[in-house]
Amino acid sequence: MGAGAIGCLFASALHHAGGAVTLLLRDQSVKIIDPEVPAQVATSTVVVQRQGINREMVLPVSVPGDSGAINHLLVTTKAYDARAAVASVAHRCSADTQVLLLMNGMGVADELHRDFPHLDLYYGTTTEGAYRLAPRHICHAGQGVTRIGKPRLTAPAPWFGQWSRAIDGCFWDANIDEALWLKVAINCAINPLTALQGCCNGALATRPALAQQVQQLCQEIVLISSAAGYHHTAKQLEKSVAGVIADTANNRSSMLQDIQAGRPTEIEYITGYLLTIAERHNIAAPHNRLLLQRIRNLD
Ligand code: KPL
Repeated sequence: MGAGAIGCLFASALHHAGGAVTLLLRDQSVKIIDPEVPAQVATSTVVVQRQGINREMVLPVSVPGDSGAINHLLVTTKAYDARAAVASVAHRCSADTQVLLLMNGMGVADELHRDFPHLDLYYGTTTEGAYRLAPRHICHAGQGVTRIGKPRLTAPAPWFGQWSRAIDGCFWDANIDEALWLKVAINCAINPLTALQGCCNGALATRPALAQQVQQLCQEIVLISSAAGYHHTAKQLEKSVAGVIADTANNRSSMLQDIQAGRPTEIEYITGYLLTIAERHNIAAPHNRLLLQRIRNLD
């Protein structure tokens, strides 16, 4: 659910590896069923472009109002859409439904736990580079690493074998909490600043005033990480942020893209989440708070 760039990328990979994948489309209008053929399954073509070559596949489509049971639900919506997206298919999920959340930010899991305590939640984070060219037509620009896990579950879930066969660079992470936190910490240092400045990620290293702001943000994030017990993040944050800025120098952050496209940002699930944890530990974090306010004013 959430057939954007990342959703289509994983759907196509699982389909090619023989998985029975259905796209759950929230836009009811795309489900065109010929009334003359009542049993017809609605389908949609997904196109994945790699190095200029298009690969097409036809996948079955379902809409939330359908009634078929869902065994495994991959949610790749924007963080702020996830709760409503899961609510729209809650009638098709049972205690046996395994839900994998693969999106930016943190905090969605807490919302889902509150609303749907019976759901079996898994978490993922990916550095796959993919962007949307048109609806369900994506470009897979660079292979990344995908980490999947569930807190306190050291052994991979039974369904994970299919994922590791289908997707290169896909690992079960027994410490997924820390992986998600590190990703959110990196996003806190990069996304709001680039969104406010309207600059590519690389400018955070080449413009001294911005580099200094990144450093101030990182100092606060390190304090919060240590207080929250994310010691690995605290130790390597500045190095990781510098590495991501260098590796994605020409990219526009997802938050900058959201603002430029007139979409809401995921700030509440990035800096907003960080500051919720900071408050729990009585840490002020004024530089991060200022960015949160400034992005909220734009949203
Ligand atoms: O995840 C990203 C994002 O833009 O959301 C980074 C790592 C900052 C790359 O742009």
